[in-house]
Amino acid sequence: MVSPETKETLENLGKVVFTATLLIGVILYSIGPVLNRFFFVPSLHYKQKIIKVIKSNKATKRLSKKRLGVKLGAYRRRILFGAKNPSAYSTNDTDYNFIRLQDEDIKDEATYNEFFGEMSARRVDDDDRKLIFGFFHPYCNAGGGGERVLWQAVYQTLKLSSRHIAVIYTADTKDATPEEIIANVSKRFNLKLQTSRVVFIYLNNRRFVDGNYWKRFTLLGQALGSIILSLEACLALPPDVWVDTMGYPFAYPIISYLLKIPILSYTHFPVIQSDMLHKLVVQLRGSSGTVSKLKIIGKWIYWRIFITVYSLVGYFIDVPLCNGTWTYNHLNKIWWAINGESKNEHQVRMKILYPPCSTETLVDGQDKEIENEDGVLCLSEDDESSERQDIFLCLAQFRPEKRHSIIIKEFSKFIKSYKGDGEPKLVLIGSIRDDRDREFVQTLRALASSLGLDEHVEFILDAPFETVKEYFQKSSFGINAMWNEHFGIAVVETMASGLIPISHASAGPYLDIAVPWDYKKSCQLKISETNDSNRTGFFFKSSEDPDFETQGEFKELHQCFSEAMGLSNEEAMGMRTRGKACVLNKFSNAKFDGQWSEYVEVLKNYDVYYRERKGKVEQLY
Ligand SMILES: *[C@@H]1O[C@H](CO)[C@@H](O)[C@H](O)[C@H]1NC(C)=O
Ligand SMILES: *[C@@H]1O[C@H](CO)[C@@H](O)[C@H](O)[C@H]1NC(C)=O
Ligand SMILES: *[C@@H]1O[C@H](CO)[C@@H](O)[C@H](O)[C@H]1NC(C)=O
Ligand SMILES: *[C@@H]1O[C@H](CO)[C@@H](O)[C@H](O)[C@H]1NC(C)=O
Ligand SMILES: CC(=O)N[C@H]1CO[C@H](CO)[C@@H](O)[C@@H]1O
Repeated sequence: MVSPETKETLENLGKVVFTATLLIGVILYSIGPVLNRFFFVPSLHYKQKIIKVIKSNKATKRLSKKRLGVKLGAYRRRILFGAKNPSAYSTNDTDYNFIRLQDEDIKDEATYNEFFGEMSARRVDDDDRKLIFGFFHPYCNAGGGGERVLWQAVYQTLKLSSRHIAVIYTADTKDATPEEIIANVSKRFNLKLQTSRVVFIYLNNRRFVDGNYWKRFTLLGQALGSIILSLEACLALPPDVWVDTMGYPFAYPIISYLLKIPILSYTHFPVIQSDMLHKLVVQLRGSSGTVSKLKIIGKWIYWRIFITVYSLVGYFIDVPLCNGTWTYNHLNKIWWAINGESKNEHQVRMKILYPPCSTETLVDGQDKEIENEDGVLCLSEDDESSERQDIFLCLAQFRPEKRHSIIIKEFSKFIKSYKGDGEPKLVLIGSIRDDRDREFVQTLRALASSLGLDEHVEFILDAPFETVKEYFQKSSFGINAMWNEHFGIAVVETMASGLIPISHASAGPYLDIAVPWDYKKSCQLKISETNDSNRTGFFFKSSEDPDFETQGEFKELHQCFSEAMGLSNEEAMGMRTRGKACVLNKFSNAKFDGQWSEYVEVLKNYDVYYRERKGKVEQLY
């Protein structure tokens, strides 16, 4: 029984909590506009202040954080809008507390009058209004798949209008100059950016999002860290549109509240997956001992709360994108709260935007690439493949999870039963990172030898791209045996090069890449609604799969090898052609650019929507 006193105390506590929540709500609601002004509107006589700096007789004309305080970002915004060459205002680890006025903007009265004219406040419907797209990507020089998306998006955003400015929030300008980063981008991704409108804003607090910084509660720590880092970014330069291409969702509510700007979120990988909870439950059943049980329960509660908060932040996204079906399936469960009905007549829904894959450059005979009347890329059908040999090519790093051993064992089974007059050969091309990988290759070689495959298997380590390309041209089939590979860029590349893919029936290759394709209509077919006549590849399952229960409708790998060798010329040609058309339509740079442009358009509409709801003064800045 609860005593009356306890009951009364509880009731009082309830009242206090309720009132406090209400009060905080009201305060937050009413100071919102004030905060918005604080971020976007520089002080009343800001132009005079800048003129004073220009007319001073100091050698470097600069505005400092000491003088401007929290308004530094609002000033930087105006100056970027006025600048002839916004990229000159990039910051690094030594100068992020200053804005150095550039000579080309202030050299004489005529120039700086123009400078001031450009930076003036503008009405929402002014056609000359410039827009700052803020790309939040602390590791922008990492050169991986995430950066590929970032830079293609930056490239396309800038290409769409000369009034778009791309700002990259990053800590990488500490170790590389903007020029070096851009040279990297151009070399690696073959992108020619319009560099004068690419601005790097240095972030000094990146350590807080580094997993190593938080020894315990890493998830929580990184979430808090990302909020701190995003706040730093907003104070350094508040953008018009927030584009998160790295996946730091916990900052969205804060950005949305403080800046009232549209948010685009591009997710490569969910921060946490709901099936991790299930794994904990399994672990709990298997554990013994109270302490370890309690630990697991504690972890379950921690993750449960975390997932709930993660779900809620989804509500603040205006354009939710993810990089593939696997991620989509996970995030769609978590971000049920996404729903833009209150913002706009359109309902916001999670969309897939595949990363750009440069498939165009691999499709042999660029000239054969044509566009049908709907503007969809397709191929002319007279593709020549007679010079292809019976080579099964596996292009994958030499790592255990790529499961080369299954390929070799199954290939041996296939060779033993093969009766045709072809000369099937297995070629394994891959890079190795260290001695462990080298040893791994040794065990693979030994395995192949013990199976008597020396004649039939070839290993090629760390091949230059020319060699890979040569094999793309002379091989017939591409193998990917990895289980649950989220994507599989190698599968895309082999298909673009005209190889017929043989992949494990899971995740990326199965759901996204080697999907049945309607060549005439240029569209993907539902796996359930079509038969083998429209397929673009073969799929297998193996009893070595971690989740193997039954073979189901899938064959084993050696059966796929036989079936592939048994294809008639006509069938093979059909598969190659469909496969090329499929990856070209789904994963090309052109496809990404086209879709990105549509999302930029959506963001611009949201920008107008949000601005019109801001105060009379704030909406001009
Ligand atoms: C940082 O930027 C300033 C101004 O752009 C430049 O003078 C300085 O050399 C840069 N520092 C480094 C380490 O690159
Ligand atoms: C990018 O540039 C840095 C130098 O600024 C260099 O050390 C690095 O190797 C480059 N990365 C790539 C992927 O080219
Ligand atoms: C999405 O990103 C994850 C994490 O980087 C990656 O494993 C996966 O392959 C990507 N998917 C696609 C379709 O690129
Ligand atoms: C597949 O289905 C189509 C009609 O949907 C039919 O024309 C074709 O003959 C079928 N092919 C095979 C191999 O079953
Ligand atoms: C859904 C479907 O199966 N579509 C086509 C697949 O390909 C055959 C011929 O190759 C067509 O007849 C089907 O309509």
